[in-house]
Amino acid sequence: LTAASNVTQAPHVLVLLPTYNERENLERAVSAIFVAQPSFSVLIIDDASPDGTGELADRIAAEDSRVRVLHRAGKEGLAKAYLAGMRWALAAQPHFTHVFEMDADLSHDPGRLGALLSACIDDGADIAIGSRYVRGGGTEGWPWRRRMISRGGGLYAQLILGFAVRDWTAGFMCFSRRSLEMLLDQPIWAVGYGFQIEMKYRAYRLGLKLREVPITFIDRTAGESKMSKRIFVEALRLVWRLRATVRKSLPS
Ligand SMILES: Nc1nc2c(ncn2[C@@H]2O[C@H](COP(=O)(O)OP(=O)(O)OP(=O)(O)O)[C@@H](O)[C@H]2O)c(=O)[nH]1
Ligand SMILES: [Mg+2]
Repeated sequence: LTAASNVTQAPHVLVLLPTYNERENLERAVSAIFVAQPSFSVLIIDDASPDGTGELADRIAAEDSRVRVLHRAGKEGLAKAYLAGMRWALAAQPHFTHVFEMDADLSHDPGRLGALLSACIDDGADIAIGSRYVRGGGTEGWPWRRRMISRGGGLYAQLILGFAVRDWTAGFMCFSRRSLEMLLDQPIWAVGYGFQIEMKYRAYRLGLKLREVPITFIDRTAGESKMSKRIFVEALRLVWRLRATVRKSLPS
């Protein structure tokens, strides 16, 4: 080993923020990210929100060079939006070493960005997962009915996909560039929410190192949830397809 090979590359971090009708939340979400992590960059991925979130995103980007916007023609689901952002980062932005997934509705605390990044950089994880269901994690502001649905869905996923991950549906994550390259090298089936489960299961089967970091998920106080029955049913079916089809492979 030469001395040079021990020098670690300084992290360059991109946060992907998908938005659909988040006009009331977006500005606060972006500034809170920069309060916590001034050196990060943000890519807002807007699906032509009817409430004008896209125009707001352009205004934010015009005032801050750390912010970029990807406008998409219409609402095609969370998976397509994230995949577009990830492909943009991989194809056109070679300097980014880590890419985050994060909600734009203030449910994910930017104060945890550092802990997630550290799990990748200092603890050698390929993917860090902001988890509600490990010690120290939880949810805040959810009515019991919402908690039951989340916990029930989580247990369902665990029974079918196993206990390698506690919070299969988590949407606050940090990916190393290498892990994203490996994941996007294969087809991704999910359209909606199931995307979160699919990315984790494929990563696990690829032999990537996943690490859960506790977070407290805070219920949105403004705007509306995009969770639909169709997306929920898609996720319920998807886990079976993943289990039956995605085989274990050795990391390259
Ligand atoms: N671009 C894009 N963003 C989306 C789409 N669906 C959801 N989002 C965004 O993805 C993030 C998560 O969606 P939410 O509706 O908050 O889903 P959730 O957090 O599971 O549900 P709540 O707890 O009710 O907020 C938010 O920032 C949404 O605006 C979509 O089809 N396209
Ligand atoms: Mg939300």
